[in-house]
Amino acid sequence: MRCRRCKDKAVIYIERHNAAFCENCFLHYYYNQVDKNIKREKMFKKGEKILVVVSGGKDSMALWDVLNKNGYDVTAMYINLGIGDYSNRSQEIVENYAEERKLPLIIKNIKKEYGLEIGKISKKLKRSPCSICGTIKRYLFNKVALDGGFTTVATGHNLDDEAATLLGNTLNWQEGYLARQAPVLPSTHPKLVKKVKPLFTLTERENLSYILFNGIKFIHDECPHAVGASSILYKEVLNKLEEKSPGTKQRFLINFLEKGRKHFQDVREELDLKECKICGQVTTTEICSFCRLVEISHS
Ligand code: Q46
Ligand code: ZN
Repeated sequence: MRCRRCKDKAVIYIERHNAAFCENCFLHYYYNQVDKNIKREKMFKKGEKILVVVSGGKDSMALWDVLNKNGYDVTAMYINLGIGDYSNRSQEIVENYAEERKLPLIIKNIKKEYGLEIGKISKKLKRSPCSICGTIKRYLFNKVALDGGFTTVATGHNLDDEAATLLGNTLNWQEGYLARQAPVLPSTHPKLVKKVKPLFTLTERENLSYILFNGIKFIHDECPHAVGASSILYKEVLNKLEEKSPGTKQRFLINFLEKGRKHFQDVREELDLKECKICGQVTTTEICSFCRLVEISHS
């Protein structure tokens, strides 16, 4: 098979675009896709301070790399969640990447800085580790961005993630979540920072290829808590559909964003936002859910 752009020998075929590329032209396609997403969705501009959240996995490492190469002002943030060997190894990968390229990196450690242990809290509250983890991550994304003067938080969510989330929200008719699912979550309060997903049209496979072609190291394992998550089942189902009908995932997501999402706008609740009495971050209750976790873990 020949490369669509330069007619050299192709190394990757992207079925949903019916396009094959050699390594160089794939990278050209990838840079363009990300830049197009950033501009079309008005995510951010050159010169703005962007906080990119990295886990050491292929998607966030690809995002960090491509934003730097495309000339954006990017600082990375890694959160050590205290998930055993998985956290230690992923931190090392992220630190090495930053060090080798002399890039700015912020490291947060939830146990050392806040005394938080996901496993312990999860048992105490009988809540899944992922729901505790989600609360902690959402809080720190916003807090670190706000304190550091960043205009935007960027995450490495890809097309597979977004289509699986959409499938889950649709199967359960989660109207509120459907109203909010978008590649850009604008700020709704002066203390809430905008969140964006520049890789929302690129698949896991494309991010992996980008990482491999660039020789970037990443953590291959999934977080041990991800085992059995319903999002994995949704991804498997969507992969089966994609096999039979290439382009299904992209059509499902993009058509929802263009045609479906607007029908859920009425269900957006007007939240009564206030500032947490302990930390001052935005919340709907007197004390934010993060500060409550800190209190519980010390009780
Ligand atoms: S890190 Fe956290 Fe994920 Fe691990 S505990 Fe669950 S939410 S699976 S993206
Ligand atoms: Zn608080």
